[in-house]
Amino acid sequence: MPQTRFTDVRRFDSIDSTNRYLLDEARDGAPEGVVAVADHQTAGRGRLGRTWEAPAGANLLASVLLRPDIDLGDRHLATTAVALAAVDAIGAVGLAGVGIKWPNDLVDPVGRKIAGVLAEADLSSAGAPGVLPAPVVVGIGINVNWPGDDADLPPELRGLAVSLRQLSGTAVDREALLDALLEALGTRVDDLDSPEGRAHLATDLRRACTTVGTRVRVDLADESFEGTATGISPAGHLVVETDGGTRLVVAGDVVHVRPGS
Ligand code: BT5
Repeated sequence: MPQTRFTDVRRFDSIDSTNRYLLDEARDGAPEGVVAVADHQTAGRGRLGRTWEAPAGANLLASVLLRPDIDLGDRHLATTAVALAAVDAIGAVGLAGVGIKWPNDLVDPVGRKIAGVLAEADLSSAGAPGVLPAPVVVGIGINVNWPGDDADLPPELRGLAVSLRQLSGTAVDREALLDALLEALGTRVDDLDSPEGRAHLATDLRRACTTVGTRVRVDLADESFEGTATGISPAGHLVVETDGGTRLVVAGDVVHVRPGS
């Protein structure tokens, strides 16, 4: 295994959710850097109560425990760090052209979803003297060898999801991908710690982001609007030009970002 600070890798044949596991470990005081990897999840989580689908033994399902000592307003960049590390790792196993659909999806050049990232925070101990910085658990599901083709997918995901195997035409080694991910995470997570590093994450997100330059419909919890995504702000927020002016969209507020009309 390459040098990485993510050396405490806990493996599960089957678990409900690697994110749930690490959030519980974090509450018991586990340090930054613990990784959970599962062959199968019985209750894989997406954002906002959605579910993550993956049959046993085919894909990469992993979570990392981070404790970034940064302002609440910068913690969404933990999602960016993991998404960029995954783009790096997929590149390292030979697949270029993967983009990031802001804020949390890895997509192929025609917009099909290769991977999703889910950050879950536990702020209950934030700010208490003498305790570790509050945890954020960032999970990623990467479609590695499933689906083999569209017929493998449940009907609602056909045409929307794609695997590295479909894109490369050959099976991809999950262990090599995990090693590459942990190595890339070392650098990307270091970037969370400094203003320069965070600016670097936002710059790389802007480069990788397929949402910039497109018409979008942004669904927030209490309103929706349309506009053109024109950039990523230095803080990592999506900049959207609307008829009513410029809007800065914060990842944590978003229900959906969809193609606009
Ligand atoms: C995500 O949510 O994309 C975050 C997914 C995070 C999964 C990882 S696996 C390891 C860790 N442990 C967990 O319990 N979770 C994390 P969201 O943006 O809400 O997208 C979820 C939606 O993606 C679903 O409602 C489906 O429409 C779609 N979806 C589900 N499984 C998929 C798959 N394998 N490939 C592509 N799309 C999928």
